[in-house]
Amino acid sequence: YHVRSEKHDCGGALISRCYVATAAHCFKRSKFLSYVVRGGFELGFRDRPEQVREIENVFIHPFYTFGLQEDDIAVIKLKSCFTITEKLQTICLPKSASQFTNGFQCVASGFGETEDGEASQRLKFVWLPLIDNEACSHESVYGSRITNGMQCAGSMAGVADTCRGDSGGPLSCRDPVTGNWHLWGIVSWGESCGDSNKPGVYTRVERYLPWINCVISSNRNCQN
Ligand code: 4AZ
Repeated sequence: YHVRSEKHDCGGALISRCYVATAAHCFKRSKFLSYVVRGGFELGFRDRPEQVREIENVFIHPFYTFGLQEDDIAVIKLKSCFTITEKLQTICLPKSASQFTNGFQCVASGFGETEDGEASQRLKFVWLPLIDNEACSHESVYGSRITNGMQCAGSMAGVADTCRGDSGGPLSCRDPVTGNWHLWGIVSWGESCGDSNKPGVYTRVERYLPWINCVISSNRNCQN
C-alpha cells in the first residue's frame, strides 16, 4: 500500500480491511488528514486493482519520539474500508516472537529510491534474510542503537536493501507451514542504503501486537 502527500511518500501494509500499519516517522512533518492510501503497482497510473482511500485517523505509538527511531509504528484508520480482491489482500500479523528467526528470508517491498537515486515508478521487492539483534548490535554495525523493538534484515555485505521512500512499507515473511504471509517488520531506518555492515532496520511488529490490537478494537490510541 502506498501513502502519499506532497512532501512525504511512504509505504504501508493493510492489516485489516480498514487499517493500515506504517511507520510513525512518516508523519513527521505532515498534515496527515490530507493523506491518501492506494493499493496499486504503479505510481501515477491507475492500474486495475487500485483502490483509493482517504485517512480517517492516525494512531502514532505513544512512546514514539520524533527524531528518534524507537517505537516507529503507526496505525491508520481509513475513512472507508478496502474491498478485498484477488490482488488486494490483507497481511497477517505475527504469531509469536519466535515465528521467524535469524537467517529466515523475508521480502521487503516499496516504491523507494533505487540505484539511480530516484523513487521507483513501479512497486519493487527484494528478498532479505533476518539478522538477529546480537549481530546487528555489533560495534561495527549499529551498536547500542538497536533496541528490542527493532529487527535488522539484509546482508552484511550490502547491496540488497530498502531505501528512502520505502519507509512504512512491509517486511513480509511467509510461514512455511501455513503459507500465510506475516507483517514481521516495517521499514524504519538505516545508515544510507546498501552499504556493507549497515543493513536496513525494521520495526519488530511482534513487539507491538498488544498495542495494535488495542487500537483496532477500541478505535482509540492505547498506552502500550
Ligand atoms: C529512509 O530514510 C530509509 N537502508 C529507509 C530505509 C533505509 C534507510 C533509510 C534502509 O526512509
